[in-house]
Amino acid sequence: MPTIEGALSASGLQFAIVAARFNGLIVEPLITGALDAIGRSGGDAAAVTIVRCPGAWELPQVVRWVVDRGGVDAVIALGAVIRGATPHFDYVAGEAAKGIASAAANTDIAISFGVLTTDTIEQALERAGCKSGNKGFDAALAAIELANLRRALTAPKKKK
Ligand code: INI
Repeated sequence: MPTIEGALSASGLQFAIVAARFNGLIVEPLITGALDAIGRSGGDAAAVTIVRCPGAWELPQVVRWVVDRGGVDAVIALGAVIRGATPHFDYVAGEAAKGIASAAANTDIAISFGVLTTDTIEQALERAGCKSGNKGFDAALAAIELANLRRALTAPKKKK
């Protein structure tokens, strides 16, 4: 059965990490996690550009600007929206998710979603390198796999 997959190799790939400044206590470890995943997958720190924006609500627009600017194989969007501290949680989290999905649907560049949406700061910390892994690491791995999958799907077919 033919199977096409994206390799987990960051070698030769160019990345942009778009990170929200809001909830920096959570987002900074997500950035560290993403850089760790890229490095451990054979990527080069010089191949990563970090772009910062005010909050998760702005992520979709900035992701789109980064895509339009060109020169990257993958964009990793990072942020943290915490319900406990956010009366308009649903708007910020919803628009971030919808907007990043829409940016992804409209480009051939690999885009991954590393935005934590939690009820409490504790839950966010757990997913930013404490008890429950690191969402930034996971989002970077998804971006690496996706960028390679795109290459595999667009490479000319080998003659039999
Ligand atoms: N932005 C976040 O990234 N996370 C949040 O939890 C948050 N809260 O709590 O409101 C948040 N708000 C800011 C928002 O993303 C915009 O930057 C702001 O509304 C200006 O457009």
